Amino acid sequence: MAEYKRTLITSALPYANGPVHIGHLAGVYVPADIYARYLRMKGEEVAFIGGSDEHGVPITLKAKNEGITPQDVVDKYHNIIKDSFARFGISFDVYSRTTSKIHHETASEFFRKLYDDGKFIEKTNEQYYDEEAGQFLADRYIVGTCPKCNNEKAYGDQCESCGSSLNATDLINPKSMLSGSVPVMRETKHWYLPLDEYEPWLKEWILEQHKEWKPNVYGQCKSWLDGGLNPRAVTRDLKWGVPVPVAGAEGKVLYVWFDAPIGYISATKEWSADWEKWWKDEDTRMLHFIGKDNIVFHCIIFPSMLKAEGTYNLPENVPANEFLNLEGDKISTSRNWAVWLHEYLEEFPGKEDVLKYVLTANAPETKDNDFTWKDFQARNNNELVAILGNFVNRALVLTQKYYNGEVPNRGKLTDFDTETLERLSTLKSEVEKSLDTFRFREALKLAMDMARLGNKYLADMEPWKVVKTDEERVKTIMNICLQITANLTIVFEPFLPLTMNKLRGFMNIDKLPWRELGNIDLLFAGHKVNKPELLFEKIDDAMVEAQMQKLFDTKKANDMAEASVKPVKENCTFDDFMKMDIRVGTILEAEKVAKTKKLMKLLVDTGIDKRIVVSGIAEYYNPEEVVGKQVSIVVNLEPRKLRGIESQGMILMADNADGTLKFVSPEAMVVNGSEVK
Ligand code: B3M
Ligand code: ZN
Repeated sequence: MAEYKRTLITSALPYANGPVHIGHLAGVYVPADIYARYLRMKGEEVAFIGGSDEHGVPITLKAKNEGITPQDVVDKYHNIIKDSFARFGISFDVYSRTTSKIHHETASEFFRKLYDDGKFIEKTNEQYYDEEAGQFLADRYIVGTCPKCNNEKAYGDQCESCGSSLNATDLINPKSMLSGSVPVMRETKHWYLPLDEYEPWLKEWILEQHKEWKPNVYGQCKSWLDGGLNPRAVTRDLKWGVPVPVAGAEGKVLYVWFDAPIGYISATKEWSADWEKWWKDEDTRMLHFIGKDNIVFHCIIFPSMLKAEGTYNLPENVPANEFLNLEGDKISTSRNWAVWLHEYLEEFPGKEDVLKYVLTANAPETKDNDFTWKDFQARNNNELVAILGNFVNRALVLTQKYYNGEVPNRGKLTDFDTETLERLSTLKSEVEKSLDTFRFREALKLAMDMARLGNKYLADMEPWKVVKTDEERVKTIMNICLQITANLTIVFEPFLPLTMNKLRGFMNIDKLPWRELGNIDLLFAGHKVNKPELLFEKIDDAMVEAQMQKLFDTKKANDMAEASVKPVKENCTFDDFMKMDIRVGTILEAEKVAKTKKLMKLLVDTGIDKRIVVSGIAEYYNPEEVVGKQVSIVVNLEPRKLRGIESQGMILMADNADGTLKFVSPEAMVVNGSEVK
């Protein structure tokens, strides 16, 4: 589309089952924000849409694990996410959520229209059903043994141990995660969008008409289309979501990937009564900012839904990014391997733009990239502080020193002056070209080149020397430095908005529109600039080391969890410990407790007395093997009744990683009654 009047920018709706991390930011929100700010500076009409994706199985699982409702889960994370975006400075025009009334209505109507127009096919098939819980089981709700690697904790959709993607019916010994019972097969009806019917049209629309899409996006679409598309179920048997608005569909909801992209429409409605012009006018162009795992949904499934509906625009482009890793490992919410935005904002107050800068300078635009704290520090210290901050500071400080803050006149230009100013204007067109083609890291590098240009000019011109011999010449040099500085407030505005606001304060100027970039008469002689402060400060080793230590601790905790070593408990005092009376005793008699699997009744000679202890070792030892063993026993534990037998103490056992128990015994025979301390 060559001509358009306005741009609708959508950014993937983050799942409200965890906070936002740097991977989300680098892949989606920072680039979308840069682009929205850039268009606004150009005076274009923009709607920048965001919101939380609050449906789907993982949210219901999290709720179940934590013993709260799905609504509690999404309320908690929606608020954290929304607040952290606002503090970070992602300039959404609206940030909505998919549990809102307007969304439920919009998604429901959308489904109903396709249903009434006969766009779905109905199919009945067999699916796992949990008779105890009284509900059908999403694949994620079923665990069992992986047929490929024998991992006993594989999920119905995927084995996380060997990485194979599975169907729930592939699992050996399937168990419901809801009740632990063995699920049965039961018939259920669902509605499918026949994607195969849209395939010829998709091939023409994407592969022929959108060859300009980024290679990673185009390539993924091509491989999906070459592989052939199948009908996709757009409903699920689940209690959490938008109810299917069809008689006889009780207990069914829209598939989360059906309702989530409609969330972009609902959010636009929430924001503006005039929402239809953003979705249906042909001179509106729509752009989806997403990460690579969402490409199929935004390039194939959602467009097919929109096409089936018939009155909506299709996306003009989908500038999807690859992934950002963290210190060499894949970012993972469940493994807590991430830098969380809300934590960053607490730990690095005032450094919002530093994170934006680093994530853009190192954006995973064409391939996966790695975030490291060392790189974060280096880019802050060597680029933001040493180039941008340093140039601006010297220009403003010298203006105070020589002219009491007044912008001096510019006199006759030397060749070098002219060259410098010409470079300024070619940089403008280069930056624009990069921004227009969603190459934000290149655009940022070019913006930094503008600061480098200023830095080099100042270093070469050495006004602090010239000032002693040629007062007129120094005026020209300083005028040029200040004009470059004013240009920097424009070129960096999409990337570092909080910092540019600060810089405009130092310069005593208002926000300038994009078209002024390259103008070398932004400041008139006599304009008074303020006393500057530092634009950026150095990040020292201690700050970076603290972050690396935090990650190291996470790694250690993960490794221990994997080896099922429990983390250390809270400290207890020496006195607490000394309250326990542990002795060595000998087991004299042993018998299994009737009608139990685990319990064994023991008669123990503690050296003090002979007493009965009931112990949960029957699965690991036979009574005959334990008689005669010396063991450690807590003798001052309050007696408790187990299956009607009073147990007078506790035998200490080592709980092995494989779940078996072993006695903790003295390494050689000792006298019964010896204290263990
Ligand atoms: N919530 C997936 C994700 O966060 C999903 C995006 C929805 S966009 C409509 O990666
Ligand atoms: Zn496996």
